[in-house]
Amino acid sequence: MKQAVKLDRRSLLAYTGLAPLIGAMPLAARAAEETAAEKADYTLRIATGLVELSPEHIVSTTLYNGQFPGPVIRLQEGKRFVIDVHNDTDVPELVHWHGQMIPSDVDGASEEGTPFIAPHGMRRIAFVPKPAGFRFVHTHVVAGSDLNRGTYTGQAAPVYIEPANNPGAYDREVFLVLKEFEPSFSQGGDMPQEALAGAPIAELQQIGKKLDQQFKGPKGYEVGYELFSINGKQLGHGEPIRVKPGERVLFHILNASAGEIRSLALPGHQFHVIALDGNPVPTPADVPALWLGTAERISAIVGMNHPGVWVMGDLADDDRKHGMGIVVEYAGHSGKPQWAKPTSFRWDYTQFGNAAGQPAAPDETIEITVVKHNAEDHGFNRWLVNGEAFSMQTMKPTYTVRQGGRYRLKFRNASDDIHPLHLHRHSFELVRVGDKATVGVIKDVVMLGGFQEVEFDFVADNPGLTLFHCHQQLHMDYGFMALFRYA
Ligand SMILES: [Cu+2]
Repeated sequence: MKQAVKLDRRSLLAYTGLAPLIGAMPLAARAAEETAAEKADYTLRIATGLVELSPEHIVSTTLYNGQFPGPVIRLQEGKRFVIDVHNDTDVPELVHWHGQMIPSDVDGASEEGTPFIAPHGMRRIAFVPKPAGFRFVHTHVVAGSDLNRGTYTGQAAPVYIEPANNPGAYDREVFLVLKEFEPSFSQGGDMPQEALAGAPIAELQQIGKKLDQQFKGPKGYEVGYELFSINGKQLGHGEPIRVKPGERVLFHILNASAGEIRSLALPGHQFHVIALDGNPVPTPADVPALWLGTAERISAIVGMNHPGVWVMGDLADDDRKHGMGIVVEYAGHSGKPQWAKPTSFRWDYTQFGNAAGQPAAPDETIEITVVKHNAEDHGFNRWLVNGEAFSMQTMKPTYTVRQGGRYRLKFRNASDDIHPLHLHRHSFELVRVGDKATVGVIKDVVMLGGFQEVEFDFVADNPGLTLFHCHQQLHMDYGFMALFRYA
């Protein structure tokens, strides 16, 4: 990449003779001049386009740079990045840099104060990418009852921030983006409750049961999908992943769903998990299957030591048959791709942590209980965070933190749904999942099981309004959000 001549405020001030001149310019005008003089490193276009999932299923949706998934955006940790985002649609849009510690005005959440990109408008943004690792970029608008908006569309792309050194020895890397299309509402639908380790807590079940009696009647709307894909292709379409025996392939897997929990297995192979949400784990471990909540990422090395032609696919038969899979083909092998369900296995984040370690003591513990009011909002479930559904009018609930403080969030789920909890602009460290303590697992999304508890710590080290929410589009749109404000 060409090194642009960059005159930032600090380097200009270094020439002491220029300092008074710079000081006379209004800050905003100066910032505008600096970016206008610069050439953008990247252009992102938001526009309607087609995705050919298979010859029988070509869907029309909103895309990044005309394709799904959007192109992998490679950044360098600490090297300033300038991007022009063009919104070629008729509606305001937002681009969220998921998993990065950047300022609120570029993070991409209107609740934090990021400006919208106007319809047929352009916004130039610049930030210093960090931390290194596997991140992603996606839209962050409210969809509500509109299944043509928000993360129901194809607005998602992997982002890889190049680290100083790579976390493992591997021969090549492959990005996999898991995504459903053709959503519709229904009353019903179940989450895969066999996914997560841990047991429900009786007290939380009691709270949920009481509320279900209070808000009885037809079930609130849930979203289901017709079509499933990996890298924008239904299983059996698109190119297989071609491998050679003995090869070590590093997979970077992203669940870009609007709300589904996904699983992935490759018959006869193990996934050696080395990073979660792009952050190296203290205890890399082999697992027969992966589980990813919405917006979670897993980086895992697969040793290709079981020659054949295989389906790498979702454990849910129906979803896999509708496209959630990709073929892995060894050199010199051909024929129908084979699938076999792995031995049953529950996803346990603590297996990748340091069980013997002690987390640093928090300055404050914030306990948050989440409840569901069945079908309370025009047939949609309303979600309450400590008794309040988030509102842009009141900007509540809001919690105040002090810069430098370490905060422990203790989440209690009084509903049967799995919630992928996401904190913007900060990473957090898991300290307890159910009844298991752990340290060292750094994430930005964590699945909270039905009627279960999870605790994680974050350090308030990135001042500015910070959004917290469930990454299930339907849940966040109907109340499951909160803000953190620096005192
Ligand atoms: Cu949720």
